[in-house]
Amino acid sequence: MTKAEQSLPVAILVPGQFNDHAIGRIDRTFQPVRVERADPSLVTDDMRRTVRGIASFGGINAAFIDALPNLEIIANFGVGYDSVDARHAAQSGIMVTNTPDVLTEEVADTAIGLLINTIRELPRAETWLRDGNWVRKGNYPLSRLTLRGRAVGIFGMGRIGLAIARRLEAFGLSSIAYHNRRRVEGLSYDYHPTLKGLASAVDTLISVAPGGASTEKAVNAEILAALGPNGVFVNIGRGSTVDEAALAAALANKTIAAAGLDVFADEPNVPQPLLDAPNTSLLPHVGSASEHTRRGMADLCVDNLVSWFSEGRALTPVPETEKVRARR
Ligand code: NAP
Ligand code: 8YV
Repeated sequence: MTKAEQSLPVAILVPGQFNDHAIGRIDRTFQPVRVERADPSLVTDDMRRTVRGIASFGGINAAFIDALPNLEIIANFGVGYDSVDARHAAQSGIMVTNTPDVLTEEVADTAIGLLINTIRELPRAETWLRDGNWVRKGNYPLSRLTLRGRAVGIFGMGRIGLAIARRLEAFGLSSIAYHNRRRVEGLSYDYHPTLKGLASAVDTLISVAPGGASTEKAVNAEILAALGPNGVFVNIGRGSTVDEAALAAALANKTIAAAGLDVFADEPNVPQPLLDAPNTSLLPHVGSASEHTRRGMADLCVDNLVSWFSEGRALTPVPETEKVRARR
């Protein structure tokens, strides 16, 4: 719920582009400070003295945190906060918040759309129609792949992973398994303690795992080989979790059948081999990108700042900073 607008005499730094609704609320509630990007060399003496909070799309490193001695909270716009150095923030007594739950259903919807686009080639079929090929050449060729009878593995069975699994059940796909570091208590889907074990057991791997050191290039040549020639890989989590060169090779030499990707290692740059491959379906990181859901994320991002500076508590702290307390 959005808190009633109130005026708080606190400087909030907003680096780079930001969500319009969040900017509007920050402008009305706080003393906004804009900077081109989160670069320590752009921090002025005034910012050093006054800034107590950051609202950001991400990309807050240790050096930027250290450049702001009065910083108390970083409100990340997004549930994934791999581009914020939350461990360093925790060590410095700084709260980090993210935007869980409000985007879960939207991202799960996008994942299912991407999965079907990849398997049934719907974007290519639409291009066929728009290019006049239906009239000139006849029907679009039958899709080689089908969703029917697929065994799905979810890498990252958290909030969004579970929402994807529930949708797949409604699609009549009952063979669902997952890999996390820990088994989810009370969840009946098959648990695989290793990603390779999961990939070997399924023909459809959906990654919705967070970015960061523990998942860096986890989906590599070995995992793709385990998925096999009927394999479909969908990534709605983070591009950094994939060895993109290995993925491009696996698509080119038919180690796997197809891939659907919403996220990339170096956004907005997409590797040319993935763009050129006939068996990829690609989206520009639009998992949560509806006006409705981005507004919910913006409200939660700003509500965290309001709650921190008016009540001394964060609404949705990330695990690393759960123990950080307000300084008064
Ligand atoms: P979540 O509830 O925290 O779920 C993450 C899951 O990943 C947890 O079940 C966790 O289980 C597992 N995990 C974490 N590290 C792992 C590792 N090293 N190995 C194996 N499993 C690991 O988060 P969520 O709300 O579902 O969001 C998940 C991610 O989706 C976000 O972090 C973000 O990167 C991505 N996302 C993308 C979009 C988009 O637009 N494409 C939108 C929103 C979110 P364990 O801790 O037991 O390992
Ligand atoms: C947003 C996301 O695109 O929440 C996340 O982790 O990846 C997406 O919802 C992103 O956070 C916008 O900055």
